[in-house]
Amino acid sequence: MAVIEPKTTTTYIGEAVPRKEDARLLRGDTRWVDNMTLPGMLWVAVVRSPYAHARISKVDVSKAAEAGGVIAAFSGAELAEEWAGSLPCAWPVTEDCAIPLHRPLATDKARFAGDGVAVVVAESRALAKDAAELVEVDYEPLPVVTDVEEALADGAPLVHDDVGTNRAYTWAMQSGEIDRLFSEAAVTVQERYRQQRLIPNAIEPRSVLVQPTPATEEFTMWTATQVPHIARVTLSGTTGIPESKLRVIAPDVGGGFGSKLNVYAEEAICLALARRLGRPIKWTEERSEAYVATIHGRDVVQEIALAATAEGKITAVRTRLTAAMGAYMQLVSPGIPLLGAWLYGGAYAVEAYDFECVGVFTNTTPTDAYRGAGRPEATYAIERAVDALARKLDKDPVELRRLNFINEFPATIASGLTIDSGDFHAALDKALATVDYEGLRREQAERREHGDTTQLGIGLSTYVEMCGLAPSRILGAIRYGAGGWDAATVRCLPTGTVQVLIGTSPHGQGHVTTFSQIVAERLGVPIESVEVLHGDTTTIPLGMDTYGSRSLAVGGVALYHAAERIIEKARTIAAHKLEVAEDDLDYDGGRFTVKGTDRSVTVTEAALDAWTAHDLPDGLEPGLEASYVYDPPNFSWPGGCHIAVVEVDTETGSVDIRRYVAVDDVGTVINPQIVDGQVQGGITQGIAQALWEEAVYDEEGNLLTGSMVSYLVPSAAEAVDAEIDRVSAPSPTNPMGVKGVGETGTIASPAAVMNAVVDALAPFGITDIAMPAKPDRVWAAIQEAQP
Ligand code: MCN
Repeated sequence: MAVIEPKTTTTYIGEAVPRKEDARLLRGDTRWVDNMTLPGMLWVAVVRSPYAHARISKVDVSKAAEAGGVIAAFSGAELAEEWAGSLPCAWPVTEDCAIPLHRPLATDKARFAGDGVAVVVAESRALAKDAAELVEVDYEPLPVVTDVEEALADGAPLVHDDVGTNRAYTWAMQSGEIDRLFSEAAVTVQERYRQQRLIPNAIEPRSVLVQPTPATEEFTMWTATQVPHIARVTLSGTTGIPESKLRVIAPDVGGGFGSKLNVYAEEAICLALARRLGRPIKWTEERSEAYVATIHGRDVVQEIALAATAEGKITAVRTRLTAAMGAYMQLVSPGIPLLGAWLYGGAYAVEAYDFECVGVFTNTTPTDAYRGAGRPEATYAIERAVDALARKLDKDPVELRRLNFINEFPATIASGLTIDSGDFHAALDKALATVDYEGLRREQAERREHGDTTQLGIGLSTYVEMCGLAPSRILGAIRYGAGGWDAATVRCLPTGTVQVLIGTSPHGQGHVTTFSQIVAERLGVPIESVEVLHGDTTTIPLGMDTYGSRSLAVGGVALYHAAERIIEKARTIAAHKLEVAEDDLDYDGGRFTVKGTDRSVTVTEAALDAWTAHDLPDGLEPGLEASYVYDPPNFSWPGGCHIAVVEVDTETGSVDIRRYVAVDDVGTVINPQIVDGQVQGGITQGIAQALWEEAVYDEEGNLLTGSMVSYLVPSAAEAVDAEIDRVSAPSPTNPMGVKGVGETGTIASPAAVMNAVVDALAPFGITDIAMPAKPDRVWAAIQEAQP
């Protein structure tokens, strides 16, 4: 591997600066929660229900409590008094949204296979696990429902008896003359798709360690989370530990993909046990446990209808979703399908919009955020439906997209939000040229003519998405329980180090590198002298954490503003030192120069002066430190065009991705290498949804795909080497012009791949294959289509 020398220039934004994080990660010199051991530490094992739905008539922990090395064992009922409140759900999407009581351990009923019912605490992990098998639970199995639509049928088993229905909420919005446009439409399409249930697979499983300090009644919790700040606030509510006595630290976190944007039973359990037993308590998830006890994603039935003119101009979109919540509402379960609610019109200028989503309880692992969260689903439905319309009108899907694109920005879309910027044509043009669209269509026609057994398919996804998940005021209007702002502090130490405190909490995205780039460039200091701290609620009290591709577009912009405040104060110090007016100074690359001279002072010199405070302007506070809390005026709106080229073996049904081209607009790019990595990773996950991954339950609610072997997570060998390129329409709503990138690949790719698969199978008259398009499914569709 080539050694990359550190950069010495002060231009960092836009450069492929090697990740500062990597050396430590590659050396194994990291702080995963599971690597931490404290004196006197005990381990917890959770006893989980093997039944998807069962009344708990008796829990006997006595045998487990007597086992060697066991310190304590508790049933859910025996820990009940530890809870000051429910596990949190912070997004009651409607006034009457059902949010049933969710205790960290079930007491009355187990509602999914994997629901915790008791805990054992022992001196080692193995002893805890062995003793957990001695806990005797009497279950009375109850009828089970795992399918969203069956759960809504009359007489379906009720997941929560006290709710009285499995319908958790109905959320709807409408704009424009939807009925008129549908009745007057020259052509309509009506499609039904299923977003299969997915299981997130972060490399690092969840892990929690709590250290109690009985003398001060304080608790420190290290947890593999994306959201230390949110965890602190909400766990204080669940456990009754005052927020001021709870410190949450997310040390190195090995991926999350949304699954660690949550507050889990095991975090509350470790806090409660540490309080009860006065000893450090640890729990680390096993992979098979993760498959049932960490949230799942998607599981939505979609119906989408388009109304269009005879030329193919789409006038109205109507969408109906039935979305599985699983057995309980986790942190943001109800809101996840709604994160796509505004996007079912895609990148197209439609006049009227009608959207409804019904959230449904089932006897399954709760669903919540999984990379893209609501937006891959929306993109999938509209992009597949646009292809269906193209087929019906016998038009090329490219031509139809061009006809319907939003062309002018800012654009207020039919669902009511404003897309601040974009250039959908530029992205499409670039992607088509890269892939040689015309050439591919010629090859496709030849293969079809010759009746080749391997057919070629070309699939487009011209997407737009909303990320950043702010402004706070809009989040409030849609009943989200937190703000959308984020915070940053820049502290110039006298020795030249610039300490940066960020409220976001990276878990693979490279914030230490990209945020160092922003500060190093603005303050003109070497990137090596920037130290980025994150993920500790005591050193960084203000933060909203990492999800929804918000970190750069919100936290990074807060950091930019904090750096500007540093520059302003340093300017005052420099002007004083140089005995000129502030207006007489030019600022460039960290240096203030008196106009027309070579007399100058750097930010670093000003920092030392600010610290000694020997000669500051009258009234100026010593020290060079600034903070900024940024609440964006709008969401961030990435978009672009992805094209998948697939070969389908019509004799075996196997799908091979020959090429995958991604042209994205993420505004100004801070680090192209990190952005490429984000796009590539996202595409790999989206392709996995299209072709391989699916969580399957049997009729009794057992998860049949409970391991990586049966669930088919792609490895590096299956990853497709995407051809990644960009166009740029910088966001006008923030001074850096940045947009998020963390989810674009996952949002765009399932539609591109499935449009390509269906395109390849057009000669058979096949218009839909359900995801994942595994060989048996494709093969069966071909057999059915052939006489
Ligand atoms: N970036 C950039 N220029 C841009 C946009 C982003 O250089 N125009 C950089 C950012 O500075 C940051 C990275 O790209 O270093 C991702 O930025 P952003 O889009 O702001 O996303 P977040 O940092 O908020 O990350 C969250 C996003 C989400 S929601 C999921 S899910 C996801 C993802 O990031 N999970 C991931 N990427 C992941 N990557 C890894 N390795 N592991 C996960 O669990």
